[in-house]
Amino acid sequence: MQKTWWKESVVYQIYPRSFKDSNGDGIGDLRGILEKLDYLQTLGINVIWLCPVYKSPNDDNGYDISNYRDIMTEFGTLAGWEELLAGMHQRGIRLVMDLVVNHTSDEHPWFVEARKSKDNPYRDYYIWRPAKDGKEPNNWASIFGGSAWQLDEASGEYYLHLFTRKQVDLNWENPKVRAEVFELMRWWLDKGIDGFRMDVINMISKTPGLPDAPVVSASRYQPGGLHYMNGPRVLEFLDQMKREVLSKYDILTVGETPGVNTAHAIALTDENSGALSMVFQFEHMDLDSDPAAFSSRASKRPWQLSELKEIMSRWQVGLGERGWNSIYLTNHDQPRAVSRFGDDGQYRVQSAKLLATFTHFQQGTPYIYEGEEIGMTNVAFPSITDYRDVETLNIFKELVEDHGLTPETALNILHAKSRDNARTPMQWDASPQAGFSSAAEPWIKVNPNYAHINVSAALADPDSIFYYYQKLIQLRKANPVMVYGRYELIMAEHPEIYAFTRALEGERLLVLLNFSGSTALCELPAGLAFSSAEVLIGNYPAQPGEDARSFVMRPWEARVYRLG
Ligand code: ISL
Ligand code: CA
Repeated sequence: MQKTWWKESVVYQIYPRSFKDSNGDGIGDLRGILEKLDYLQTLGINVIWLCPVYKSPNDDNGYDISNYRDIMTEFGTLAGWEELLAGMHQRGIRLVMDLVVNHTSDEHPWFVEARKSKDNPYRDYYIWRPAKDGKEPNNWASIFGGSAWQLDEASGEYYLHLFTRKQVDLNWENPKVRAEVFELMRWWLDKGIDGFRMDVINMISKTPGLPDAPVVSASRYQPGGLHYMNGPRVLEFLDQMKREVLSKYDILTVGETPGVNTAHAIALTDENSGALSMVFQFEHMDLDSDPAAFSSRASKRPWQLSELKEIMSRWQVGLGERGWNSIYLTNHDQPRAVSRFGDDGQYRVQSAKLLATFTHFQQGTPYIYEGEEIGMTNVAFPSITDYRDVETLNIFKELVEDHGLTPETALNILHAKSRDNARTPMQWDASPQAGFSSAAEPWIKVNPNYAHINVSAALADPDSIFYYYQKLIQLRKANPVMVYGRYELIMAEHPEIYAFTRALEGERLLVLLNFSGSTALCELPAGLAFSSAEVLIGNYPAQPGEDARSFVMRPWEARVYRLG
């Protein structure tokens, strides 16, 4: 396996709108991030993935871009961005920018031109179709609700939008579109950035002819993923991108790829032939959803440890020495990790540390989402009017109006699943608005638990979640086995404990994680031969006199041994 800096890195994801507001308008901004770089350097991360900061009318908080070569007014200026990049590089932190090129804003000049007339030179930058039987060209549902097609009154044709109607899908079949994208990528790379996170990059190739999706529900529109995820030309388009752009730079590229299996992911990330460094797979993000629901975020069910083991192990072994995994439990679209996979009540601290142990000891590049390092939790806003996310608002409407749920039941699902769980402001201290902003009302409310969950409290407590993450990151820098070691699941059938080993050139680690709020008996398998076991890290004090092969793990206990 080749050794590269991006395999050895730990990435920290910033959602700029919610990170730090420097000028009191209630919206996080670039200067706010600059103010907090020392904090991130203390944490020890190597790379920052910055969610979109480009000009945008903010229908989807920057995932609807109207100018790829300028900065969102609320966030600052291009000069401010240059200063931020320099500030990162001075501290040895690399910058990965978000690349959103499956779609543009409907306010992007290309689309403004395209909708002027059917023979406009930009018309073919997007995907247009006439009505079929007086209705939409096909039955695809938008991922954010309703039809994936919007009628353009002027020309009488529909345009395709897999997300909101203000996020118009680009026509990647058009070589001019690809050339434009490659050019804007070079523009940023030449400014010295260190990579891209590519938004829904496996959705850029649609099935030719755009056929109807199979009917799986009574809804008017059907999930069309079959016809736009991992489509026929994705690899070809990305190979061209690699040839013309990516291969010329030493960068980290991570594709956001919902609906990929390990075979797709290997094709995308193969050491020699793949176009990308790694991808985000989503299987473990669906563990707590009803597969029949119209959106994974519109339903909830308890998740099973056996399923988590199965999924993660399949990815660990599947990509093994051929591709490369990115490891994450949350991001700006997902609930908070500790609320979803841990316990955000009594065992918040212990379970947050256990989850951190999990992500840092899997094979792959770990991603930390802002606030995860202090154990920030989901929020349960009392009213739908407190929510801001366009998807959340659409799901609420659909659940209540089309599926007949009471507003209380719909809110209850969104308390667990809303993307706004991840978007409440970063909790810096116990002052008003959690030290995020001096505004009386930030763009979204802070989580009321900021009084005790905040950075300043974490920095003052040597036993905090923050310092545990710091230690994990240091350990990963010092122990190549954490990065490159081969993964093997052990004790697969254990109902509470997730156990695995990592091995590299005669070195071996044993990772034991009690994913439950009760004690669990750990009896190591006889086949696991070792003469000594030194504790590398753990989230509880040692239990003197304990048997080395059969012992009780405490609620949410995590331990890692170096085996001799
Ligand atoms: O496709 C999905 C489920 O089948 C979604 O979970 C999808 O993966 C996700 O919404 C894609 O997210 C990315 O693109 C969106 C943007 O709203 C998200 O914030 C971004 O991460 C559209 O650009
Ligand atoms: Ca601001």
